[in-house]
Amino acid sequence: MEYANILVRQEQGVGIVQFNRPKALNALNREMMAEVMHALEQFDADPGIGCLLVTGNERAFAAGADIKEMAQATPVDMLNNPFIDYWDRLRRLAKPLVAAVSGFALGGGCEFAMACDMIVASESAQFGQPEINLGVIPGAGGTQRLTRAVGKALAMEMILADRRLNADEAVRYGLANRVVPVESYLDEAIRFAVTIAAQAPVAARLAKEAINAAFETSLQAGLAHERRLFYLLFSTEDQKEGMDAFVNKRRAAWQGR
Ligand code: DAK
Repeated sequence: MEYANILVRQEQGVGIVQFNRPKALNALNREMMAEVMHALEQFDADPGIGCLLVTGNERAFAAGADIKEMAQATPVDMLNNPFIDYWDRLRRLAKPLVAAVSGFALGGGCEFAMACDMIVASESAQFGQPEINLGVIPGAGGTQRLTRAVGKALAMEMILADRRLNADEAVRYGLANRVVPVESYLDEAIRFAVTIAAQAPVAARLAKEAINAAFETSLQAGLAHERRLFYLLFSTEDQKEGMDAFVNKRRAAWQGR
């Protein structure tokens, strides 16, 4: 697939996808989402990639879904729009997914970042769900993921009163992992992703699955799920390798099986 709206590269086991519609502040249109999902799924299936990273540019991660594209839509247009499927596919990526966020992460941009597993925020990052100003509400998980991350009181304020979070607040309220300088935010995020990419691949994948299950099941079901995954890992060569490496005081060499 030829990409017109994103830039794609890989670095030390990290598959990097960069939104590239700078003039529209990386507004997420249908074409770009199709490209993003295609690239991410390619990386997800590539055994040489251990971690995925999505970013924008310094000024904007993404200022939301493309308002111009959806302004005249009917409910049926929205329903039939493959756009929705792209967001569902994002959730199904198996490998850890890091968002490197600088500048605006608004509406669908904030929702995209929240659908990732971890967020590295530059000092200029701004997270918000301003859809209320357009006469709608978040439609790609904002009311659910934001509320789970920051709690009901703040989620209400952000969604009803367009209260935005700066990078420090995003970390304080549990939305982002860390704040880094704007000038080096992408390098720092890549370094962070490289660390994750170097972990035992099957364990990293199952860790993500288990943590995400915590949001969707009861504690009892979640604990049972975790235990099954834990036992499953004892069927991998990497578990034998990891424990042998510890016992023999050497560095483990992961095979991903
Ligand atoms: N869509 C389209 N174009 C956008 C845009 C957007 N979301 N945000 C910015 N742009 C464009 C502007 O129109 C402008 O283009 P030109 O006029 O130059 O052609 C260019 O980017 C630069 O923007 P500004 O001139 O406005 O720049 P400023 O620095 O003055 O302001 C701003 C930056 C980010 C504060 C402002 O642009 C702004 O408020 N943007 C809109 C933010 C917003 O409301 N975002 C939420 C959109 S609704 C769903 C999936 C997703 C969604 C819903 C459902 N399903 C799967 C069901 C998501 C919905 C949304 O995100």
